[in-house]
Amino acid sequence: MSLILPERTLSRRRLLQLSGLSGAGLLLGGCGSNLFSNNVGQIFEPLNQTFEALLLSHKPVPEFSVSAIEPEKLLVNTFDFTPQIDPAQFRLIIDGEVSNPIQLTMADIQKLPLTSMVIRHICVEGWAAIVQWGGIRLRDLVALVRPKSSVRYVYFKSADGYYESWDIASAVHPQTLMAYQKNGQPLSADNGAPMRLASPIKLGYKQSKWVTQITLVSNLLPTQGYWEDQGYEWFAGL
Ligand SMILES: Nc1nc2c(c(=O)[nH]1)N[C@H]1C(S)=C(S)[C@@H](COP(=O)(O)O)O[C@H]1N2
Ligand SMILES: [Mo]
Repeated sequence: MSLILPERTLSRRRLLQLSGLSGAGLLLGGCGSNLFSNNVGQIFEPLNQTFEALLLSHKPVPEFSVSAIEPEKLLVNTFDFTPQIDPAQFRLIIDGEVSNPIQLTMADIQKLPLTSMVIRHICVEGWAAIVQWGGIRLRDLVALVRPKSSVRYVYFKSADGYYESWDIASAVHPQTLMAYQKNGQPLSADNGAPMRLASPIKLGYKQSKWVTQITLVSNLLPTQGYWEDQGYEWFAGL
């Protein structure tokens, strides 16, 4: 059976095929039945309705052309130190209130569809830069773990001790990426290698570098973010 899917809509089936992560229970082995072949949505347990509605609710932010990139303007802004992470040892954990918690290697992640965008990064400290980020949409990772309907927030843990929390709607915005490329090159350690958040809808301090763990939760904890816990605004939307 071959399923033709609309180009920009990745079903979980396609994601699972691409990632090689398919749980036996999720894929129809061999796909013997033609009954469902025109109705991809019915093959699998649906994502929760809240999440499905969110996926449809976003307005994309206009992007810049590649010629507008300002390579020298993105300043390295790190509160403490730069973790040196061996990409071969790296595992991204995605867990919390989900049916299918996972750990991904960089190889797993790089098999998933690459999205590239040229956006403006804005730091509250008074500088901005037009940057091209390449990576995987966070919504695709969220879909893989199958969030429960209770999920409203996402926590990001970083290797330097930084931590952040986002509202789920911003996290599954189509231009919120887990980026592993900057301006067409592999991300440098200073900019957050192997993986960082990148999004045109949040201020710079929401965009965690060196992310090692993504946890989906129903409530905010007393700790909300490295800067937020020192008085910065939590939503930090642009
Ligand atoms: N883990 C971690 N992520 C972080 C920070 C940090 O200190 N540690 N700084 C934040 C701030 S304030 C900004 S503006 C951007 C800067 O990203 P850059 O250093 O790649 O320019 O990273 C954000 N993400
Ligand atoms: Mo920042």
